[in-house]
Amino acid sequence: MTIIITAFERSPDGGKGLARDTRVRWALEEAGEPYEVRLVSFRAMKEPAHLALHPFAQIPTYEEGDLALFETGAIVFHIAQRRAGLLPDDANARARAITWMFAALSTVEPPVLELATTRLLEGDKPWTRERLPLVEDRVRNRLDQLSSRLGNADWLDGAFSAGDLMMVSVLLRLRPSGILDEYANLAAYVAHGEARPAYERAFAAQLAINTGKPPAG
Ligand SMILES: N[C@@H](CCC(=O)N[C@@H](CS)C(=O)NCC(=O)O)C(=O)O
Repeated sequence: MTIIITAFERSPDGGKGLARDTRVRWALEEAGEPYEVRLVSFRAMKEPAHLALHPFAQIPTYEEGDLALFETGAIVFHIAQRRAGLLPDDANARARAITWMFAALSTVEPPVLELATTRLLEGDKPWTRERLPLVEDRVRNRLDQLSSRLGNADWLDGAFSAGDLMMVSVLLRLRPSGILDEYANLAAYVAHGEARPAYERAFAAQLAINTGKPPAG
């Protein structure tokens, strides 16, 4: 059954890999699953055909036969459950990896997104100068905690898992702020994720769409 995901026809980040189709592509690459991509414009995302797939008019979506999913957490979890390589076999290790997926999306991503919103969408508001340091502190609080837990380990809990895939994807969104580089171990963790061949393929594929140049190799 062909897997089809949706992605921005033209990503606002110009191909930096921050649009969330990248994490789904990464999971599919880790799982060795071929997939096709349907590109959507901002206008098409609000039309009934796309709303039937995604009630919140966003990307990415995932279609496979008569299954249609939205939300990257659910999509990556679905992929990880069906293929080796993204979740450990041991039941407890598997539950912990899933916990890290939820932690990435529900505990770390909200302050990271708040920072991005404050910087990009509210930068011209009169209160942003006062608000920005508060938002940055909330991000640093989470990164302090994550950095302590990670220590010098390569991955969050033993071998690489979907928990790391999600956490690295979330942390990548911090790079433009410079805050990630305040944490040497987290910056190394993210770089380690980016160096995985599956991530490199996912990144190249989304970049190709945004630059109009086919991936090298
Ligand atoms: N929680 C959702 C967030 C999806 C999301 O925010 N997608 C962005 C692209 S990265 C989007 O479609 N933004 C356009 C919009 O919300 O209008 C997920 O993880 O899938």
